[in-house]
Formats: sequence, C-alpha cells, structure tokens
Amino acid sequence: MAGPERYFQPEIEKMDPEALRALQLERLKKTVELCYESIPFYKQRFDQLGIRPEDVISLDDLARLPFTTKQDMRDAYPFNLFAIPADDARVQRLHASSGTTGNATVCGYTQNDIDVWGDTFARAIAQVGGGAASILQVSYGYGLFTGGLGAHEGGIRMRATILPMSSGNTRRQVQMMKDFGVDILACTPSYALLIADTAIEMGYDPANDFKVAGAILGAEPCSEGMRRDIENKLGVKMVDIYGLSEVMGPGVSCECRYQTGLHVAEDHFIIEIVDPKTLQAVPDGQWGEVVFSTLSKECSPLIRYRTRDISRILPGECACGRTLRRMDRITGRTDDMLIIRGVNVFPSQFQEVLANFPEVASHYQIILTSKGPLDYVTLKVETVPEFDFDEIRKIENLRQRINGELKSNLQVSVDVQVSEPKSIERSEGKARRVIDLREKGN
Ligand code: DLL
Repeated sequence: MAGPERYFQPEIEKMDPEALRALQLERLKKTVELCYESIPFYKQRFDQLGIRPEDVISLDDLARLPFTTKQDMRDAYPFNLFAIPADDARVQRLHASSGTTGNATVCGYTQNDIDVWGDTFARAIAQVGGGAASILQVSYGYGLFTGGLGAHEGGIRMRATILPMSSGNTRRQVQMMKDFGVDILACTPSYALLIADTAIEMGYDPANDFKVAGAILGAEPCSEGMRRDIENKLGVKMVDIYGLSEVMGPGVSCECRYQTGLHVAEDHFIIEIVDPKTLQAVPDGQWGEVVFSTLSKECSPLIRYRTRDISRILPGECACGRTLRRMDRITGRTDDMLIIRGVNVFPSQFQEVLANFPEVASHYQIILTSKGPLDYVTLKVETVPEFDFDEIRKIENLRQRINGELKSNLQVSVDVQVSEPKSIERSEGKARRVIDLREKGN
C-alpha cells in the first residue's frame, strides 16, 4: 500500500495531545453527569462512594469513579443501564452480546451513537488506504453481533460502496469479491483465511488476480503468523480492529498501516490499563486489564467498563502521524487464561509458538478434558497441504518439535495431535479455539 497516509478525520486523528485531553475532560464531565442523572445504578454507586458529578474536575479524577463489570450489565438486563428509555424515539437500534454464559448484555444506540461508530470505522477504512471510491465487502455477521452493522456504518460514513455479504456461503463471497472488484474486506481473521483458502481452492490466485488490497480484521486474536498468512494469500495489508459490543462495537481502536499497535478513538473513549487484582492503574508499557469509559455515547454510556481483555499502552509516537495513543494487540482475556499444571497460559501463546512452524496451518484447537482432579490439554494442529502427511516418521518428528518449543517457550507440556489438512473445523465468524470438555464440578 503505497501513497500518502490517508485520514478520515485528520483534525481529530492528529489533534494536539493537550487539546485532546481538554476535549476528553469536557466530554467526561458530561458523561458522568448523564450517568448520574439518568441511570439509577450509577447514582447509587456514586452516592455510596460519596462522589458527585461536579467532583470530576480533571482527568485524574476518573480513578476515583466506580468500575462497571460485565456482571453489572447482565444484572441490568435488558435496559437498566440505558440513559434513554429503549422506546424513546431517539433510540434507533439495539445490539446485544451472545449471552452464552448468562444474560445477554444489551446496548442502545441513538443516531448520534451510530454516527460516531461509523466515523471510527471509517477511520479504519482510511487506515488501509480506502476511501469513497472503495468497494467494501462486509463479511462479518450482520445481526445483534456488532461486526456486520458496525463495518456497514463505517462504509456509509466513508461514502464507500458497500457489499453487505454477512458471513457464510464462502464460494459466493469469493466470486463476488473477484467479479465486483472489491478492494477492502472486513471480517474476522479466521474467516479471511477461509475466504483466501476457498479462493485458492477455486483455482484463483487472489493475491495477484483480485483487486482486494486492504483487510480490516478483528473480533478475535490473530497471531503475527496468521496475519502473514492472510496478507500473503490475499495480497492485502491487514489492520487489526478491536472493539466490544458493550462499549460500541468494532472501531474502539484500530491499527494503522504501520501495524505497531491500535490507535484508540480517544475522542470517544478513555482507555485505562489496570492491574486486574488491585484495580490500580499500571504505568504505560505494562500489561494489564483494559478499562474503557465512553465519552460521547448517549444511550448506553459506561464508566470504567472492565473489558477483561489484556493489553498495554504503547508509549511513543507513531510514524503515521496520528496522535491518538496506541494499545497493543490483545494477548488474551483474564477469563480465558488456562492453568496447566500451575502454569498460566493464554490460547494466543500457543498460536504464537505454532507460527514458527511452516509445516502447520494457522488453525488450531485446544481441547480440555479432565480425569478426576487432573486437567488434560490436547493441542490439535493440522499440517499444510504441502506437508507429506503419509510419512509417519515426519509427523512424529514434527509433533516432538512442537512439544519441545511449547516446553521451552511456555513451560507447559501438552499432548500435541498432528492431523491432516482441513481436519479442524473452519469458522465464518469467531473461531472456536478452546473446547472445554472437562467434567463440571471438579
Ligand atoms: O467482537 C466487536 C468487533 C467486531 C470487534 C468486529 C472487531 C471487529 P463482541 O462480540 O462483544 O464484540 O466481543 C468482544 O472480542 O472483548 C475481545 O475479547 C475480542 N476481540 C474483539 N476485537 C479483537 C481483536 C466484537 N482485534 C471481545 N483482537 C473483546 C483480539 C478481540 N480480540
């Protein structure tokens, strides 16, 4: 991707840091007031702590405010954290998280909330070199999941041409990507890989034959190895986009073409990194739990929402010219950490180790089982088609080398299973990396 750096809102993206902090403070004050006046949950929390909205006079005062957790949102199901009633004419749309492990978390959006969301995603479109002349293929699922409609709003704000594919029907996705001259793809990394592999299977060489040049991929972790795989197969520059339905959806932060961290949309969100145990802020550069406060949300504002995602603030300036601070790529979540014989490991760390083995594909699965009080971990990997799978000696050798790397890098010993190409289930949305078959109640 050559050419000059593109921005969607340069006046914000390159804003003087002092001015940006002033804007944040002004918006934080408004948000705190809105929460206190309109959401009984927050009024109660503030009253318990003896804090009133007018006590917030500097950004440092944020640290005195209460946290909001996913459980708080679940307990508020469906609308008790709304600042505007759901049936009010100003509320235009509802989104909700999947709710597989409890009540869904529900958020409402006014037109302004939707426009802000679209703006942040439109910045991502510019970050991969797109613009109003782009054809944007949205292959995130449309629905309550925020991926599809979030990317769609970005396309609208950018005035790009939108191809609203949603996920599924992958061969058709490939055909249209080629025939329509799509230049930007938005979907999960695992789905981008499936689209690339399907195109190759259909006899195409998308890296050379397709116009696609930029990919805005997120909603799940993606190792550097998997990124390279996607970039090479599709011939694209990939930027990692982050977000969560409780806070807005995709666009809370996004990489630029330098791929050195994700610029946070700091005009709309304040990021904090806290130690998940002490809940105290950690210095820049140090890993911890990501916490967001919203600054311009009208329907579902949030104060200090604990995301459970693990990242850090990357100090220093970015070569792209944006002054919006950067967070690192998500390494895992505080709740997806596995404890294998006392060693803490995140699934993404397996992914990083596997990236060093060209013989295995970017797909993997971690299967957890238990026998009595002991947990067992099986790491299922699959070989690339070029690997001679019929040679048992080679497979055993590969298995041992992967085991060795896992031991020396992560200090864990797991049962590595090497299987044939395409034996691991493919995903059209977020990949299912961990399969927990442990007996409950252990
Ligand atoms: O995944 C929103 C989204 C859609 C983001 C499309 C990017 C692109 P949820 O379904 O609520 O929302 O899931 C949010 O997904 O807390 C992270 O754990 C994970 N996640 C999101 N983006 C990334 C990313 C959407 N770029 C949860 N890297 C978050 C790693 C991510 N994990």
